[in-house]
Order: sequence, then C-alpha cells, then structure tokens
Amino acid sequence: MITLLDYGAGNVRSVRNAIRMLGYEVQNVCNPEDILNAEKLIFPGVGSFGLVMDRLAKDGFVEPLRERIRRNKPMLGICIALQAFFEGSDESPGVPGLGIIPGMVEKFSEPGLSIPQIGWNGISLLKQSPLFEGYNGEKLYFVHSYRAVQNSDNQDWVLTTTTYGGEFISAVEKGNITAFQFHPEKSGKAGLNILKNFLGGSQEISRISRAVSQDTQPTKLAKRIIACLDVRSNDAGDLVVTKGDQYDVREEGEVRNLGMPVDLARRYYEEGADEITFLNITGFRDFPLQDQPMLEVLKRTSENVFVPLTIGGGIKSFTATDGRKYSALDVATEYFRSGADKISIGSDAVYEVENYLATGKKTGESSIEQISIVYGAQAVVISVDPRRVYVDTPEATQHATLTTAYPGPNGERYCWYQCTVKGGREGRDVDVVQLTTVCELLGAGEILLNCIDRDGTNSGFDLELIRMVKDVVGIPVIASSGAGNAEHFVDVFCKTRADAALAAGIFHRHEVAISEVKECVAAAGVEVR
Ligand code: 1PR
Repeated sequence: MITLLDYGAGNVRSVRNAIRMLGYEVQNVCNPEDILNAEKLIFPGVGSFGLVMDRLAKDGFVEPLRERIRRNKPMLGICIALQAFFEGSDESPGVPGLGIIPGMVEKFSEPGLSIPQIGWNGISLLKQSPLFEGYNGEKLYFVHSYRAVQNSDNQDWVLTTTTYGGEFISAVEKGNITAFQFHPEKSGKAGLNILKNFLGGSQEISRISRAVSQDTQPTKLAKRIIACLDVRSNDAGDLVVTKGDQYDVREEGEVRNLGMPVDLARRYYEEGADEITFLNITGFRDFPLQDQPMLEVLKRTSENVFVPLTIGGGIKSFTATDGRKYSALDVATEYFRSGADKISIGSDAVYEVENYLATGKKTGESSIEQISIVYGAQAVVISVDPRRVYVDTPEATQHATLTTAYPGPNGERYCWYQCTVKGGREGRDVDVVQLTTVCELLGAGEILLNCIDRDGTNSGFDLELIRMVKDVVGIPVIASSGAGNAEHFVDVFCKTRADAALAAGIFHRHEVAISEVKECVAAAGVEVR
C-alpha cells in the first residue's frame, strides 16, 4: 500500500496510474497523522512553490513532513516537492520551504535558454542508489522554470545533477528520503523502473550512499518529437482521430477517420513519441465538460501511456444549459484531473490578446493567467492557428511582416501571419508576433505553432514563421504543420531554434515511423531521446 499526498493540484492521476500499473494499491493522505504513519509516501508536485507550501500549511502537513524526514521514513518527492525541501524559492518570495536542505531555489537565468525547461534530459549519478538499479542512462522528463544548485552546504544530499545552462540538482537522497526534479511517472519505461525500485525496495533500512563519480559530463536536453491527434465526433457520433488538409477534415463530405484516439496514443507511446497531444478540434463549439468522451479518452490513455499528454479544445468560460457557469480554469482542472499534463488554448487566447491590446492591461482574469497561476506556466500551451497574408510592402500593413522566400500568388515578397479562431474559420486582426508575445506576458509556458498554409501538405514546416516567433519569445516553441518526411525534422531543428516538432498525418498514415524520424535527426547531430 502506497500513500499519496494528493493536495489537489495538477496531474496526480498519472502518479496514481503508474503506481497501480506497477501492481501496488494507492491510498490518499487524509490527515496529518497519515503522513507519519504511511509505510511509503509519495509527495508529487505540480503547481507553483507558493501554492504548494500554502496548501501544505493549511492542511497542517508541514510539521508532519519535517518529522517524517527526521525519522527517515521512506518518502519520494517529485518535481516541486524536491524544491519544497529547500529553504525557499524565487518563485514565491517570502514563502518558507520545508527547510530540510540548505539553499534557495532560483529561476533559470542563463541567456538563450527556453524557459521553462520542458523535455527529456540526462542525469549524472553522483552516488550509488538502489533507486537507479537497472537504469541505463536513459533521458528523463523534466518540466520546470526554477532549479536548485549544488553548494558546499547541501552536497551531501545531491544524488544526480543535470545540465541546462548551468548544472542543477536533479535528484536528492539521504537515507530513505529521495526527491526528483524529473517526473518518473512521465519518463516512459525508464521512469517506471525507477518508481518500481522505490515501491519495491526494502524500508526502514538506511541506505548507504557511496560516491560513484564526481567527474560528470554535461547532459543535453533532447529536441522532442510529438505525435498529434486531432479528435472530433464523426457524423455517426463516434469520437475519432481525423486529419485535415489546411484544416479541412472532410473527404467526399465525410469526416476522415484515421483511428481511435486511445489506440493511436498507445501506439505512438510504444513507438517512442516524446509527448502526445490531443486537440479536440470542435471544442470551440462543444462544451468539453459535456463532451465526456474526451475526458474518458484522456483517463483511459493515461492508464497506459507514461509520457506527457497535452489536451486542447474548448478551454474557455462557459454557461451550461442548466445555467451553471464554468470558468476556463474549471475546464482545465477537469482535464488535469483526467490525466492531462498540459492544456492548450486556441481561440480564447486570441480573444484575450485582443483585450490586452485594447487596454494594455492584464486583468488577472484571463484563462491564461488563471490557469498559469494555479498550475504553473509550464502547464499552459497556446495553440496558434496562423495563416499567411501577403503584402507588396511592409508598409502596406501595421502588422509584423517578414520577407519571404516563397512569394505570394501575385509575386508578393512580404507576408504577415494572421491569427485565426474556431479552427481557422475566422481571421482576426492580431498577428502571430502580437499573439505569442502577449500570451507569454500573460503567463503561457509554451507555444504550439501550427500553420494553416502548411497543414496536411507534406511540404515541410514553415521555417520562416518558426524563426519569426522564436526571435520574440523566450518560452519553448513546438513547430507544427507540414511534416512530410524525416528530413523535414532535420530542417526544423538545424535551421530554426524550435524546441520540439509535431506531426500528425505522416504518423497516422504510416508514411514515416517515429523511430525513423529520430534516427535521421540524430544522424544530423541533433540530440534526441
Ligand atoms: O480554439 O481552444 O477550442 O482549440 C481548438 C484546437 O483545435 C486548436 O488547437 C486548433 O489548432 C485545433 N483545430 C481546430 N480545427 C482544426 C482542424 O484541423 N480543422 N486542428 C484543428 C489543428 C493542426 C495541427 C495538426 C498539425 C500537423 N490541427 O494540430 O495536427 O498541423 O499536421 P500535419 O503533420 O498532418 O501537417 P480551441
């Protein structure tokens, strides 16, 4: 029996699913005594430092956690839980941490880094630990903007380090107390094995950690390959994976059906996808909390798929037919509770940027701000659906233009990218530079950069668009739309600073395997998992 400290933030379902998959029962901490009495305690962490500490304090869990650590009773912390072991964090000034490990948690500040760090990075093991038995140097999944660094006061705790800009602490361990900055429950089979070692290891025996290496090599963050499943109901009412050509998903009047969402997600996980994204493409008109099949898809997928899951479509406030009001945060919460690690906002982000541009003020009430405050920036992706608008001269528009190597139908050499809503059906007076920079300002943590002109064309990613956006934002950018072969992924990683690349059609139609993409990209010298 494993005890889980579920304080109601973020995707704890995945941790629970991973524990169950490994053959253990899970019970929740209900009161402070449970923390001390639990045989093995898992303290998962999602959200901001301040909110987590606040919640622990409100529930009376701070002292029991400190006491458990003093008693050396088996405990595993994940992500923000590792940070909570320290004295405090720049993320929430003035909020004390558990104060077990000396030092403060700081924001990544090295120039040129995409922040948050999102993706698969390596670890350097400094000591032997039974938790890493069977570990073969695989990359593990990280998602965070803040990190703790090693110093002479805390080095006895440091189990592993990882490089992102500089070197940071990616795992700590002393006796039976361990915490990871990475997410074992999202790190595929390697992560599950580490978790299994914790669940199955002997308890109450202080482990003796022995140094294995001080001579560590820098680790590298991999470029991610993401499989995307555009999901909607077909005319028979079944939820299917579909795929459009420039967003048109109908063929001879019928919605294209490329398979069942849960099965396809499982297939891509087995084939080595670094992440899986579901886009509920009619979410803008169907309220997702009434569209239960999508939540069910997420729940079932997260039982077997142990890499990050993103879900988009219909994240906005809504008044149901019974008059009940739901905020975008309510919708997102339901998605997180069903197994999503990140949510993606499309149409609503455009409207929120329009409001911001009109007033120049943050309201604190936009869906981006609300979800980001509660779940952290890293959980908020903005899905952008831009379309090229060609102009003869940059002066012909007030929007940010670029000089294109692919002239328009009348030989125009300039274009700007118009953002659209409702799945590309309606263009708005907002360009992609305005949209992405304002979304970052409002608290978004990642951009999913589609391109209607390239979608489903197999003609390669729009590198000009990706460079334009990468030049103006500091958050990670996922290149999307147009992948037609493995070389296109080499292009996007070698010719732009994209952090990840997403494709749909070529994977669904079995034209190119994910492994083939990775081999080709690795052969070009790009780091992959
Ligand atoms: O506006 O918040 O409800 O979100 C709706 C979401 O659904 C948005 O993320 C929007 O991008 C997506 N969407 C809406 N309509 C469509 C459509 O295709 N008719 N799909 C749609 C967008 C684009 C990509 C696609 C890549 C790769 N699909 O996600 O998977 O272009 O395709 P490829 O590799 O085959 O070229 P809201």
